Parts: sequence; structure tokens; C-alpha cells
Amino acid sequence: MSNPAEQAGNAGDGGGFRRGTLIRGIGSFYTAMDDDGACYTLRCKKKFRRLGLTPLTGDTVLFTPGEGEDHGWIEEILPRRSVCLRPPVANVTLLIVVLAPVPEPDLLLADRLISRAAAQDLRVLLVLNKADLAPAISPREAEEYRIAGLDVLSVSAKTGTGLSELREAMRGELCCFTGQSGAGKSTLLNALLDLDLETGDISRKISRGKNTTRSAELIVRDGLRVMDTAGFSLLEPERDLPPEKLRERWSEFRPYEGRCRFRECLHDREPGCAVQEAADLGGVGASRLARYRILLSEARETWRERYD
Ligand SMILES: Nc1nc2c(ncn2[C@@H]2O[C@H](COP(=O)(O)OP(=O)(O)O)[C@@H](O)[C@H]2O)c(=O)[nH]1
Ligand SMILES: [Mg+2]
Ligand SMILES: [Zn+2]
Repeated sequence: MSNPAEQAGNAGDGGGFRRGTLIRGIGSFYTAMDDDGACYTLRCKKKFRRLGLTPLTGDTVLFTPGEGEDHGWIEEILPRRSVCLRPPVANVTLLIVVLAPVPEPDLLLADRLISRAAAQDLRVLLVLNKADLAPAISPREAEEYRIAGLDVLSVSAKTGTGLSELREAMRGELCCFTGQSGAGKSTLLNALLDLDLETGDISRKISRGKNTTRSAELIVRDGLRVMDTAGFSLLEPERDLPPEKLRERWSEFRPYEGRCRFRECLHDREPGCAVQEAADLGGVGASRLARYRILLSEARETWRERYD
């Protein structure tokens, strides 16, 4: 059996190594926080470059602390639970997709994000912010997401409605907020973690350049762990996704897989499609299925053009 400590060659007392989570990296310097909240400045041993390994914010590492003013050393990077490339962060367990009545929700973007999360085996929480104004999506749309296995939570960063439930849902997870610009992610983080992130349109315009180049930072506060990932909304097409893999990411299709007339059915209007039948009867969300088909045709196109 390979438990992480043994893998690092320091079974027993830990071989003198300490264990921590990387909360930021600037240049070749990293900051690790241990379980007691103490922070250490570390550098990365050369062997990691040989192994092609770059430490990421969110990594659990074993390290040797520095003495006095000196920095310490990252000795081992423990196996990752998940890896995101944009921004580069490790070990996120819960993706929080924020929607709001304004700007008008882009459910195709939401489903794209949910699809990426499913590929990484991340849980997704759908947060409907600005409940003080109006519901972000219709009850029917919310039900479709529940059928897809997502938790859906109505909140208002402005009035505080639903924030204690949101905190509960975040406890024990390494969370990453995502969603359209203007949905209220920064306002929510400020309310949840007592932060002072810039919000609103004007400050966003001014600070955009700065924010998009800054690396992700892990905020640990009040028992919550959240990636502060300004500029996370960019999504590039996945060039290495075979179109027939996409359906595996729609968990509500699962009970019907294998029941279509054609074994290779992609649930794209083929005759005798069990997923289409389920959608007609309400067992699968019809608008989720419609958006799946849009993303499927996109995946087919990207796949065709992948060597261009
Ligand atoms: N009415 C209302 N406005 C909100 C709420 N949350 C955020 N906002 C406003 O929505 C705008 C965008 O918020 P911001 O946090 O910058 O969005 P971000 O781009 O997702 O980080 C700001 O003007 C906020 O004051 C809310 O719960 N209710
Ligand atoms: Mg923001
Ligand atoms: Zn089918």
C-alpha cells in the first residue's frame, strides 16, 4: 500500500519533514501553511524540475522549514486530488458556480463549467446569488440541475440570506468560485470571509490587467478554504476530448446509458434514444439535454480540427 508518508520515504515520525498546504507562489518562492496556521517561505528542490513537477497553489507538501531568516525547502508534493490548469491550482474539491438574475445567466457557460468539473471528479454547488432582486433561474431550471446531482442554493451577498447555509456547504472542502463576471463572486467572498476584494464594474475594469496575471491564492479563514482566483472565467476548448466522452459528464444520463436502440448512441436525436425519451417524461432536464447537444456539436468540431 502506498500511503503518502511512506511514498515520501519518511514513514514513522515523518522523517523530520513538516506537512503543509501551499497557499501562494510568487516567482520561485512558495508559502506553505501548516495545520496550526503558521506560514513558511519555501523554495523548490531541483529534483522537481527533473521530474517535470511544478508546485501549485493548493498542493499538500512535505517540507523542511528554514532556520531564522532563511527559506526552507519543499521536499515532496503529495498526490493531487485534482488539477486545474487555468488558473493552475491543485486539490480543489468543490466548484461553486455563481449565477445571478443580472447579468442574465449564461447556462451554456454554467454547463461548460459543470462539464469540466465532472471530468475532474469535482463536486459542484450552484449558487443563485442576488436573491434579493429575483431568482437567477426558473424553478424548472433549478430542478434540472438537482436531477443532474447538483446542490442548488439561493443566497444574497447583499442581505446575507443563505450565507450560513453556504458556509456549511463549504466546510471541509477546498472551494473555488467561478461564473460570469458581475454575478457577485467577489462580493460573496467578502461577505463570507470578511475580505476586502474589489467589486463592481469600475474597479474591475481598472484592476483587470493586474488580476489576470496574479497567481491564485488560497485563503484560509474561519474554517473555510477558498481559492481567490480572479480571472478564472476564461475557458479554452478542450482539444483532447473525444466527443463520445462528453455524455459521461452528464450524470443524469447515467440511468439511461445502454438503453438506447444504438449502442453508440450519443443522445443527439438518434432514433430510439432512451435519454430523449427520459427528457420527454421529465426524468432528464430537457434544456440540459439541449445544451449538451450544443456542446457535443462543438466538441465534434474541435475534435475534427485538432491537428490543424
Ligand atoms: N442586489 C445585489 N447585488 C449584488 C449582490 N452581490 C453582488 N452584487 C452586486 O453585483 C455587482 C458585481 O459584483 P462582483 O462581486 O464584483 O461580481 P464578480 O465579477 O462576480 O466578482 C456589484 O455591483 C455588487 O454590488 C447581491 O446579492 N444582491
Ligand atoms: Mg470579482
Ligand atoms: Zn441515446
